Amino acid sequence: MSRIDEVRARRIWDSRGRPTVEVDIVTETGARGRGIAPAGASRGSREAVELRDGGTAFDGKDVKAAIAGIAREIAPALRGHEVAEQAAIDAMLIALDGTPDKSRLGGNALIATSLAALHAAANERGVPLWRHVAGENEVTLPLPQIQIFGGGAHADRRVDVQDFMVIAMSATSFAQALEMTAEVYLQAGKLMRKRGAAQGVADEGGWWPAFASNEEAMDVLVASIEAAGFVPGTDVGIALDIAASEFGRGGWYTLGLDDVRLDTDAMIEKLSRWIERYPIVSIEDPLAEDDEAGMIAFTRAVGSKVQIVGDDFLVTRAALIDEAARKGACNAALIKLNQAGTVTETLAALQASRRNGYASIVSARSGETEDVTIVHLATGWNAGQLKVGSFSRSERMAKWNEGVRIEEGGGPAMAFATAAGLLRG
Ligand code: 2PG
Ligand code: MG
Repeated sequence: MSRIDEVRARRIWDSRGRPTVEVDIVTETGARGRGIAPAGASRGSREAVELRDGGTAFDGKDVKAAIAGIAREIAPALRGHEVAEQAAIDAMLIALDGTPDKSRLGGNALIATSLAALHAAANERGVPLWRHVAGENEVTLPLPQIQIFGGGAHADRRVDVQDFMVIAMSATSFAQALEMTAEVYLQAGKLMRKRGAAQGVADEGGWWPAFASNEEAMDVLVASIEAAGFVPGTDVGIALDIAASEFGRGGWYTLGLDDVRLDTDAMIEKLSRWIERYPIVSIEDPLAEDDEAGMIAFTRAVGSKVQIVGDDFLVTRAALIDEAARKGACNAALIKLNQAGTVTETLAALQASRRNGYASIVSARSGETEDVTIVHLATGWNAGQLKVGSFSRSERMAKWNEGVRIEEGGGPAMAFATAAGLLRG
């Protein structure tokens, strides 16, 4: 047990070259913890609000106000507080902010501080973060969802679908899941070059999607899985993040590539056809955040066959997950720390997901840093799955590599989630 002595915030830069908030906490015994706020591009409207300065500098995205709020209000309030009492620290942060959406001090300020405290508490005990949050529980390494092509808001809307990902279904270890994905990513790059379609990578490191249709992206993805020597759907499955809130509102969906406007029923039909035609095992935000009826209908139609993940739709909020489960929408929840705004609320969302029989996928954001915290949390919290973008760019690879180290350090007692937990709902 040790008290917080110092809270220091600074501006650093994320993987898109944009400002973000970093917080260091030091305890009276000298233990240190660092938290960094990630940033989304395709955001749910009910997420915790990031405090950005506006104006002209850095396209209005500076975080001076968020950092000033930490120095002015958060640091004095936390000084002297017991560092191990994460729930009390987070309750204090929420009360200090005082708004329902964390817009006064900023969700970015709050999550960076909350994470810094968590790391300081783990360091105080001298244990890795995954062990700190697991307590005495046994832990499992999560099954990765790894992007091969990036689209949507992460690639200037070059294709409508945001993430074309793979899941190594037959992998029996985290390390093997990465090996299999590395082969698929490599083959996808070769295929893109052969087609004259190699144009670099998108925001999360997936190949830039130079395709004429969403279907073409999936055709090339299946070809890449085969070229890597795997059986699509058996060894390697496809996971999509449609991120439909980006192009759907009020029950209408405008697919730019196909040049069509679909109503909810037609959208569901289109996605159902994709599920029949391609080895899709998971599909995220298939309908927009405002289309609850669509989400329920889609879950009723295909929820027994594929994982249906709520991201913008559930925004890592326990109450929304409980409500969705009551109504029969989705069977899995994406878990993002900065959507919730504190560690305690993120954990509450994960627990809500679990008690409703949902699968849980801890996820990074499209704007990331070298921070690897989510890999520890996905492991220590036994989330079952982890999504951190593609298999290139160091803000992504730092996280996959951390998983390799955790798996090795955990020894033979550390299990791998495998694809068995993919469809718990
Ligand atoms: C998502 C994430 C990660 P963003 O939609 O799941 O792919 O994107 O951080 O831009 O919301
Ligand atoms: Mg998403």
